[in-house]
Amino acid sequence: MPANLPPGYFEIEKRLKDAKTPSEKVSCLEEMMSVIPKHKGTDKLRAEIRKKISKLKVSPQSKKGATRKESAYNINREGAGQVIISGPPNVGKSSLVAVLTNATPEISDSPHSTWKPTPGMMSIHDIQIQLIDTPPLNRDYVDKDLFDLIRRSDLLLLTVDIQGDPFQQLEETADILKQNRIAPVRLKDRYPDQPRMTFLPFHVLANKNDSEQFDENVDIFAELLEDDWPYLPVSAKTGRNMELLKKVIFERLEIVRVYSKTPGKPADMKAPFVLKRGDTVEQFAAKVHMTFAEKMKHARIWGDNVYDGQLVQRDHQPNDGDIVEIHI
Ligand SMILES: Nc1nc2c(ncn2[C@@H]2O[C@H](COP(=O)(O)OP(=O)(O)O)[C@@H](O)[C@H]2O)c(=O)[nH]1
Ligand SMILES: [Mg+2]
Repeated sequence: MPANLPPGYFEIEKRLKDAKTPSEKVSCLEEMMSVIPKHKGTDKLRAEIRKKISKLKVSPQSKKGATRKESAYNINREGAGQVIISGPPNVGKSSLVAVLTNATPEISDSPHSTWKPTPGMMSIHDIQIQLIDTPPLNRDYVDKDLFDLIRRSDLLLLTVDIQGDPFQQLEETADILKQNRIAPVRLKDRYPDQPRMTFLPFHVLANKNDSEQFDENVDIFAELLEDDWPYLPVSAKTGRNMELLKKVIFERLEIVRVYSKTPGKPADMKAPFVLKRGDTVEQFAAKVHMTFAEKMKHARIWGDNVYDGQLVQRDHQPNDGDIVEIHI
């Protein structure tokens, strides 16, 4: 048994002894993996744990216990978009989710306090967006399910610590993602002929930008990023740029809110239908009622870029905030 294991390790070890189902065991082992410090002295222990995890995951028994359905990474989509907060340990991922959503993930100085993804809902304008706090990305061990979760998501917020070495953190985590076939859609041209790659919108959050004192760090970081990485300096602690961050998330998801109106009645301005930029009136109609897309003759639209009540055809693309009345 290597020396210098953190006290938390033994507490998890105790829980592992009591664990009954394979999925409980896997959770304990994964948690253990995340608290063991990385150095030569722990290499063997970490290798043993990794072996145990993979055995439990493929054993026939695990069909009952640790099926995909039960994986903590199998999170139901809710709201108008699914956004993952990812990055190295201790950069403030959990703090950001705690500030922005109704979720209460554990926040601590221990680098691996988050070992399970935690979803929460964020309100922006009149819609809800799902944000998911995740365990840290590190070279040592990351559950493969995390990468699957990221691949299925709509936006990745890659978080770094502006008071640390943000550029190195970004390079390291982007590299881990790349090795797991995830890359920013903005850099797609750099990956020709790689059909197995998943491209996602990325946005870098330079967290811990608590006050003007750190703005110079942000400037230096920004220069290193060139134009490759859109970024936003924020602080979960002092709340700097939190409102702007919500808007950036909304923007990057390319959400278009469209309000439905029944002829002769005022529009329902409380619950918009959510479309993607580029979606058409026909797609909107399908969301309002199953049969409308087929039956519709034309639509009337109100908004900033149209005349009041302008007549449009089914291929018209509404803008965010437009009101649409389907005529059948
Ligand atoms: N100064 C400062 N500290 C922060 C900020 N956000 C988080 N922290 C601290 O950084 C540590 C790690 O935070 P946590 O949210 O658990 O990071 P995670 O490991 O990335 O989830 C905690 O001590 C937090 O209080 C921030 O904006 N500014
Ligand atoms: Mg955390």
